[in-house]
Amino acid sequence: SQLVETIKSLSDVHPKPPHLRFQYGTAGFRTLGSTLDSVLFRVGVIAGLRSKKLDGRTIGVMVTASHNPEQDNGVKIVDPRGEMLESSWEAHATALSNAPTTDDFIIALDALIQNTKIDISKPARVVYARDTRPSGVELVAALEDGLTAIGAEARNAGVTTTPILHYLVRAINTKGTPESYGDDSEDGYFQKLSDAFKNLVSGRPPIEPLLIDCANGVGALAASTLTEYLGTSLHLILENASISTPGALNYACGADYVKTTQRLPPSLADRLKPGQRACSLDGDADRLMYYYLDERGVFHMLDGDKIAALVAAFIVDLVKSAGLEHEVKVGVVQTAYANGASTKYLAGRLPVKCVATGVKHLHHAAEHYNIGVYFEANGHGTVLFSQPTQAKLARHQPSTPAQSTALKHLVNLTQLINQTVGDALSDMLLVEVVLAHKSYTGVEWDSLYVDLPNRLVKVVVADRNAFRTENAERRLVSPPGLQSRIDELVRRYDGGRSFVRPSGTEDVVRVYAEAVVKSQAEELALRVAGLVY
Ligand code: 16G
Ligand code: ZN
Repeated sequence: SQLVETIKSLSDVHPKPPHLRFQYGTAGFRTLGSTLDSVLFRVGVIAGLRSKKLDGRTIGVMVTASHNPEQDNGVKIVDPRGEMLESSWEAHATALSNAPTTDDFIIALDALIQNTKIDISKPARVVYARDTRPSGVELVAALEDGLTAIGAEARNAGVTTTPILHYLVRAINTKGTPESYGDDSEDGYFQKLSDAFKNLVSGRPPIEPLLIDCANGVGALAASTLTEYLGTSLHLILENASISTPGALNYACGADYVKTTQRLPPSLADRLKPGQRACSLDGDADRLMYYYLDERGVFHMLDGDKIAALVAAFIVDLVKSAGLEHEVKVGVVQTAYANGASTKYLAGRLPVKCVATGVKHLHHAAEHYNIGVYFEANGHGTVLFSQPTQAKLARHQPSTPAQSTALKHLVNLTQLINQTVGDALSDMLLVEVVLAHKSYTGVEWDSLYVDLPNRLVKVVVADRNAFRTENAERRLVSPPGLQSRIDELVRRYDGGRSFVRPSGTEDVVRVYAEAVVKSQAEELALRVAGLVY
């Protein structure tokens, strides 16, 4: 047919490199940007098919490699509600990306269309964006060829953050419905967030300026637009905003640098005053890390776990003040990487669930609560308000002025928070709201609980697929016998905890350990790594 001919001729322009194997992993396809041309073309075709499968609802495609080095790139597909691609399609994407030739690709496409019963005559609609990586320009051109090939109606959202792309997808698909998520434009996004923020901080003392490390990435563009919308309600001082300096992206800065090194980005050393708050975004602005220097200049990190503790406690209090504690249940979702002290703090206050690493697992688990707070220790997270809960907040009749105020705050939070996915800028505004309401500085926030010393190491192994886990990745089921040897080691350390899991994004195995004393956490991590190696 005509369609097959068009796909064939365009596919020939984007041949698959013969010796590479691609995988749609935890964060989509992600590898060296220079190898991804065929993948982007094929993702364009797949996104179009996904849209046809879902009756022409708009699908999102984001071209980014997040916190990874500048020469890396990647791509992920976003489902109509602004959520991660359904997992059965991850396997389809992997299979199609690895078809050796154009003919194989056509055969695989045909199989997908038959097996998943796609009505090819349906419309296809796709919205796409990229981060600031130089390789993004050509990769987007390849994606556009794929969208042309499948005949998709395509909308280019330009250079923007991952969470803004997720917002757009949801806004487009809910336009004109009772569940409308906001105007389907960047303007709509900034307006929604800044209006909610201003409502939440109105009548409170001015907030101290906040330093924001933009990782020399796309977050710098979004943060700079956000400052215009915020006006005098919050003064952001942009740092590491050099988006066109080659090699600068994520280099010695950004949320991942801060979390993994547990250090201040060197570029902020003479910018941050003792006591002043600062935060770091990652390369696509979906992760957030806060920190401050104390009076002695010692660095204190406020990671995703600290954000979860701050935010969850605040929401629980608001629900109670609104008189809704019997009707609206708040819960928290974490992964095994959550610091043991944070889990202890939270579990004393509300239900806490542990799930496997990766945003989609956290997101799905959080959907089971009326209000679900989820954060990974690495700073990725958000809060989900179920549809019935949002309806309840809208119609609840408060019986006192205090209840009315708390209810208004909760409603504004549903607008402030990007509920599609973790969003560093939205989360940053959320943290600022809670700090303002509690009159907390970094010091008070930090003292909610004291982090247990911990250490994360990666181990290169012959075959990471030999490592299989259970119980939310907290225990190994294979290689046989290894878990009991880990258990035996852990028992010898005061407050010891350790687990081993294969990475979903790199060809390594990760080892995490914590203990009451720093040197013991280090030693435990290295000894467990020794068992793995
Ligand atoms: C990706 C995930 C993140 C997870 C990390 C784990 C998304 C959007 N991001 O960055 O949630 O923490 O992978 O990586 O899903 P690892 O499997 O290599 O440890
Ligand atoms: Zn990211």
